[in-house]
Amino acid sequence: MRLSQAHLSAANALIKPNDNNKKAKVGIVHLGFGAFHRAHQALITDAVIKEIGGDWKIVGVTWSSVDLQKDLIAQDSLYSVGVGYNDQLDINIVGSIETVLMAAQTEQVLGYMRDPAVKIVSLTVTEKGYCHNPATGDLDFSHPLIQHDLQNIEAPKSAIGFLVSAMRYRHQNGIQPFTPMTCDNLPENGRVLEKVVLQFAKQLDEELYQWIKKEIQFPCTMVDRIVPRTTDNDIARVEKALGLEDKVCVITEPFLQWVIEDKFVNDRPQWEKTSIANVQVTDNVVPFEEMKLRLLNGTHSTMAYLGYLSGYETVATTIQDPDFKTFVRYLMDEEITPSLNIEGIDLDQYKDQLIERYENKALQHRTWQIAMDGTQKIPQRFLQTIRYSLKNGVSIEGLCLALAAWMRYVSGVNEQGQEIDVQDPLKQQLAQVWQQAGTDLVKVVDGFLALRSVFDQELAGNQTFKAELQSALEKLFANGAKASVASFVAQRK
Ligand code: NAI
Ligand code: CS2
Repeated sequence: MRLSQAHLSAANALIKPNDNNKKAKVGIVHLGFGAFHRAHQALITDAVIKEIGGDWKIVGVTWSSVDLQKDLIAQDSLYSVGVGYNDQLDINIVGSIETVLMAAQTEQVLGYMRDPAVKIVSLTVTEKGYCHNPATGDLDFSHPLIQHDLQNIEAPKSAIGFLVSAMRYRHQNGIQPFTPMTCDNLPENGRVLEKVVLQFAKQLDEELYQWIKKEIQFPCTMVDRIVPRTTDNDIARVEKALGLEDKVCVITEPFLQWVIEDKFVNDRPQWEKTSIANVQVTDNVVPFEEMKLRLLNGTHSTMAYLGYLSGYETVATTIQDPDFKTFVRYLMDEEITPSLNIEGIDLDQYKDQLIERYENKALQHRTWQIAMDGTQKIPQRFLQTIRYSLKNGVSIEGLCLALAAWMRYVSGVNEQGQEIDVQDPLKQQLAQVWQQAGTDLVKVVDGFLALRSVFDQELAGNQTFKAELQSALEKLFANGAKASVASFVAQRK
């Protein structure tokens, strides 16, 4: 049997939709209806609907998956979240989704975004969905979708184009604006979104630009829950636990955190008032996001590249290697923590918890998945910390080994000479660096440091950084990833 309204009574779930779910109307459009949104914001919003009430149903928009849309509609827009820890799997059925649209269903998407009942348009479109230069934050006007949307604002294709098109309609028709709320892993993500939206609007229409600048707020958020891409094995595990087939399910961890900047221009759900803990509304998200993007995402990407090159398929298998576990904790303690400026958090306890989260065998989080889109992730996950360390005399040796592993990973060839399926918006440029440099590792480092969308001029010109990166890449090619990590750890015992 398939998960659906008719089969809810047969579902073995801790939480199921209630009458509030049936009454609730649409109040949110979410761009980027992916695994993370389903396990995080949609689930927490479902708790608001169930426990407090309110018209907070979500219309999801996806750019990539017709099957997801078909499967969710076949399930009456219900799906389940499997919360797993090692062998345990607890199932919640989420009833906050109204429907899912493809971005290509432009008029229907814009219809919801223009509707005064929609108070929030939120996003998890991945770092590359902002069509920006990660090193400067500027909108990439050469991006094909941006070029299209500037000429066809009534039929946008990019997330930025959809936002500005709907804002423009609301402005022209005297409708209160929605709050654009980004939940992507970007530093000061609200400011990143604001900058690219304003740069787009200014190029389109000065008057609209002035209105957005004056009338709309872009809250920052820090979001945290590890949600690997769903596999067929996950679907089978959920079916066994739920008693129904759910093709839209996600499996995640018990941990969840959401820190939201209190900058809304319209109503919002009281996410912080539900039974789901670790949701807080504050006026300064920056210390929380630096902590998370550097300690979690920085070591995630470290394990992604060094772990993949060492032959480890998942984070859980990578962290099982004692040398990797020691290396990751060293990075956290000695190279990343000095750059953090957060009060009221026991960082040692936070780091202990991170290691436990990585060890969770219920999550098959592939190193390959985390390794994707490195040019969009490296700046906030490695380079922000390295900049701080260069200015403050903190070692960068470990992070340079991780950075060198990224460089080797994107060569597209692993240590056994086999092809790596590199996924990155700059895949061609990365391959060109290797083609032009050949086996000359000095030229390889020069080629990577010349990538201005990743390394800004100042960092690329720092001789201490360049020398450390050069040394790390040479060690990596001489000894391999696994032995390089082992030797790094052995030298510090
Ligand atoms: P996913 O692959 O399941 O979903 C990505 C969504 O973004 C899909 O709907 C896809 O159609 C859309 N998308 C992809 N490229 C796009 C583009 N260029 N323009 C517009 N939409 C685009 O990924 P998932 O796991 O939902 O993660 C999405 C984002 O959520 C991440 O990039 C990250 O910023 C954030 N996040 C993810 C976490 C996780 O553990 N998966 C945890 C914390 C944050
Ligand atoms: C991961 C993140 O895929 C990746 O880049 O590092 O999605 C990570 O799972 C989340 O940020 C955890 O909150």
